[in-house]
Amino acid sequence: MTRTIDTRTVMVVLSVLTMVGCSGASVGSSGPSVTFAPVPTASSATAGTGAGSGSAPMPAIAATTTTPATPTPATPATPAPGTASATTPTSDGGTATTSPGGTPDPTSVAPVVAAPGPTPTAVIVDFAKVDLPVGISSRPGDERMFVATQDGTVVPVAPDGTVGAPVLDVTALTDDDGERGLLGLAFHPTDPLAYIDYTAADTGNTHIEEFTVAADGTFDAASRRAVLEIEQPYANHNGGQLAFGPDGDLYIGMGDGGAGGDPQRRALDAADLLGKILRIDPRATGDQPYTVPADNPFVGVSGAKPEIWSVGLRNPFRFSFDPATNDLWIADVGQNAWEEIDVAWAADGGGRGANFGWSAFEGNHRYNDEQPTTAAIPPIHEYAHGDAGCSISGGARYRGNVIPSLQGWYVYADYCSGQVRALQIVDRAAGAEVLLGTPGAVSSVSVGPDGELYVTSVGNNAIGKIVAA
Ligand SMILES: [Ca+2]
Repeated sequence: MTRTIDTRTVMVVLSVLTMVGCSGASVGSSGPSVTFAPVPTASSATAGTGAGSGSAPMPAIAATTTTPATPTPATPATPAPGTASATTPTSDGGTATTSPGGTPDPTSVAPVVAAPGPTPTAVIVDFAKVDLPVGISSRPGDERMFVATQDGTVVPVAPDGTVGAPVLDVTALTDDDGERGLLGLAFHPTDPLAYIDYTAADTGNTHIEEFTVAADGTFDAASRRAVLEIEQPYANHNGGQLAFGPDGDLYIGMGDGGAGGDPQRRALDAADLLGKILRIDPRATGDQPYTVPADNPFVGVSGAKPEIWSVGLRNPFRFSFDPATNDLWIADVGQNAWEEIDVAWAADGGGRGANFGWSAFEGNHRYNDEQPTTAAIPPIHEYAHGDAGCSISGGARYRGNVIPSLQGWYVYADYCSGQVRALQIVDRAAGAEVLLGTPGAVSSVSVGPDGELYVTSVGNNAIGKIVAA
């Protein structure tokens, strides 16, 4: 029974446990249908450069390359997919062992690397009081942050922490029960448009919708337009992150659909949008509600969904792009034993056609034995369930200006332990880790419009700011 219950659900609302169990029992083994509108076929797409055959259930995945844009002697090679282990050099002359999978021994976890340079001295201070904050987004040209709340509002917060009146209210469309609710918000980088990701109050399905945004930041409710709807077979693992990438396309985090253990084996199935990161241009074109970029990895692949960018994810509730490198950092919530951080290096294609392993692996550890291990990319970091927590909430690399000792560290949280931690990144390996604070039930660590990091806590109904100690 415990395998059918997500750890995040356990920590959030006990009443949801019954719901998860019920939905798990009432849904059959047939795969979900996808209810989005047809998309144009990019017949001239260069699918041959890595899309593979797409034969079900495990598509061929574009292999990650090992050619960073600016290789240096200290840059470790990406561990070869499918190999037992790889020892990689670090900048301090030591080594870090990573295990791409298949090794259930906890001692295979990459050890903490003694790192050169100062240890970050940073703390979390109170910034603003907002009920049920799940994420922060920035609007081009606006100094305010915009906070999505799980119950269905978007509220602006000024640089001094003053909370404004909601600029959007979709509380009638969604319910904040368990892992459901308004889960994502992103502003278009050039057009006066915003996109939200929520689970519908009636069906539980994921909806991605567009609104036009006035000069003052107010959403035009009448402009609401459906972009994409994805059926959700269970109540949990809805993903929810929306973020525009450096290419101007919208990236969408989709969980594996829920229950526990990826029961219908969706995460590695390229015919299913669940358990993936998707990439679309969400703007309407003619009668099409959105378009698929022609260089998406599964464009033109028979039986595969062209919206898919990366596969093998369990619940990428929060991910972010590193503004300094364009690398994509994904916090993928684990099953019952391991939480993980994945990186799609921009120099290796930014996750194009990448396979992050679930449900063949949970972190570095074999999970569903019959699921293929081919080309699975191991996490850069994992941690075991226990005192450190049980449900990861990403996460961003610090690229701000006011805490030099935190520069380049990846800051993330755990929902269960309430901890916010900074993880040193040495080239392509995880190094030392430092506890920054324990604000409780953290849903995200996000970059604010000032480039500094903020922590949204649904436990405290508050937003904290990470500042120099
Ligand atoms: Ca993984």
